[in-house]
Amino acid sequence: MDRTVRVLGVPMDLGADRRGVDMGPSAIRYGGLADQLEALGMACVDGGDLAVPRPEERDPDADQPSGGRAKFRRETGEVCQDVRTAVRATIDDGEFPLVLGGDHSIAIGTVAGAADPDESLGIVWFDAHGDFNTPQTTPSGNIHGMSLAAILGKGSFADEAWAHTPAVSEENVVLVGLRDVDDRERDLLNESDVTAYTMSDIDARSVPSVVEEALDIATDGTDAIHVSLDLDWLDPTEAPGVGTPVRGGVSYREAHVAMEYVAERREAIRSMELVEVNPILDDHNRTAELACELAASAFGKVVL
Ligand code: NNH
Ligand code: MN
Ligand code: MN
Ligand code: MN
Repeated sequence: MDRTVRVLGVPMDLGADRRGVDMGPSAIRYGGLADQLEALGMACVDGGDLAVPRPEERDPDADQPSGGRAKFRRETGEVCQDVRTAVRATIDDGEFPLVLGGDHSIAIGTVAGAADPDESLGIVWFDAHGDFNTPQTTPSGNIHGMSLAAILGKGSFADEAWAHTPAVSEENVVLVGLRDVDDRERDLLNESDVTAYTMSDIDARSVPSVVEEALDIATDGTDAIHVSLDLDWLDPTEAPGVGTPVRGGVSYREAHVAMEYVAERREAIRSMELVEVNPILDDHNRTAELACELAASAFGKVVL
């Protein structure tokens, strides 16, 4: 990677139930992100943190979509528009945006900023969850469980310009590592043209084979891709510091090998985000440190 990496922190916790994920950007920086990237010979600048309103000062149920619930919808829309502006400015300056969450709702803003309206953008989404609920199907009302559906304009997100990014087509969107999908979310995913690899697919085929195919699909006919890494993709024994851990995730080595395959396509990658790190639930900052290590692998760290 010869582009300078610009780190953008988004201390967002409006999209999830567990408070603490707003401290993710600090924990990841403290975990040594800049040092790890600079050790690779990369230039790294820190763009600081964007402002996020505190949930205690806002009404989660203000301004709700008809027939559905999306808590803090208005505030999430405002923060995501700021994320979009910051990501877009970073790309316009010739730098690589590395966005630190915060909960996964911020991906709506990252993708909106990464997607040039005249081009097409693929997405690889590493996650235990589908993030494919809509305000009409969600069991929780939490937007972090809806962010991919929002980007694709599902349900009432079709009418929300801040959420729906038409430069992303379902055919170029790939989920990797699923093991916890809600009932109505499953129906939406199955009806869509998104490709979804479950942990069973990974068991049967191995991480390298699945991730290579995922990257092929995301890059097929697109101008660039976005890589979204939800740390709950990993098994909770490796990544305990996340709000919604699910047993049966990928191992430490599998996560690294996946990022090594990502690194092989780095010319195609326009943006990346590390989300859902929750230092309150972590074990001595282990999940945040792992996030830094995985970023280094994605940017081309090799042993020999
Ligand atoms: N599917 C659940 C919901 O929509 C949980 C989503 N939680 C996540 N997603 N961490 O990555 O509320
Ligand atoms: Mn997620
Ligand atoms: Mn998740
Ligand atoms: Mn669309």
